[in-house]
Amino acid sequence: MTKTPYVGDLLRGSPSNWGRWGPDDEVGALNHLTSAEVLRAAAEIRTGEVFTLQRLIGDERGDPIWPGRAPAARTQMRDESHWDAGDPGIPGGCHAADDRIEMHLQGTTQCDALGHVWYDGLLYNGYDARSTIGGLDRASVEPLARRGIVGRGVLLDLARFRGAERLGFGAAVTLDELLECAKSQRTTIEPRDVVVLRTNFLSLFHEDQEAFARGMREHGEPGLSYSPELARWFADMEIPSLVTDTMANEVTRDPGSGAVLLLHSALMRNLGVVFTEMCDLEAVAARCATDARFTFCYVAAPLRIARATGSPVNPVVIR
Ligand code: UVW
Repeated sequence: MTKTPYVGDLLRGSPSNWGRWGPDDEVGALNHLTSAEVLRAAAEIRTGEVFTLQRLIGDERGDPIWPGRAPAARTQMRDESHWDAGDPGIPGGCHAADDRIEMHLQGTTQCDALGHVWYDGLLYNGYDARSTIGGLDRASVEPLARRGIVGRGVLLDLARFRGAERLGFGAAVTLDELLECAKSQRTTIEPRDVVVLRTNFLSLFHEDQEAFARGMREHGEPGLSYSPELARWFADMEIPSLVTDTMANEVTRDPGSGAVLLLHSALMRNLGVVFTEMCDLEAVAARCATDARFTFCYVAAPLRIARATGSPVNPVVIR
């Protein structure tokens, strides 16, 4: 069996934004989302329709989750039964419900911190990987949450482009296909757009969870695949954020090298592109298709969690 090449060797010479926004920068390509970009996004609002992109946490059909992570567990801590035992209750007599949730911060629709993935012992902007021990001292999700994400979003409906219900396990999407998809939609991807990709892949989870687990083990997820041209395109287009409806935003195993999650390194670690994963794009994609308008105002606010590697998020699209 041939050994998978080292990510650092595969990405030697790949574009980088390290230092571009100073030695203390922790928000990376979100720096591209200036006030002018917010106004450009707002100009996409024509009908006032609102779509939320978060998947349901606690779906009775099950929650898809990256292998090795456990689904979120919500526990009811207090409900009406609490007062059955005769607790005198709150002065004034009102009753209340309370609950808690235990979950992987990347266990649902979520935004990755820029320090989520690294190689060569260095995170985004050159921060030492030892700064991740016990929590991310640098490039955690917190600076992303403080800043917020607002930009012109552009949906590229890859499943629709392929004339398929969805992209299947391990299906790789090249830069050329991405651009062809945009062309077929008559959509112009502009510099600094938030790129939103629909695969509808996770519908497979709800059809057959055993087959889904097997498919993930054998082939992994579909999605964009790394090439030097793709990384250069993201750098030149100053793309601030990549948003998809898969669990990790990219084809799991790079078809050329076999390296896993290569785009996390090329885009997130090197360029500071913010990844938002596991979105539910079905409703907004259906709406975009009806009037053939695939651009919108995209807003996302991850949670402020100190030192966290990611955060659940409910992105909002306004058309
Ligand atoms: C992994 O870490 C595998 O993926 P994600 O980016 O979804 O957290």
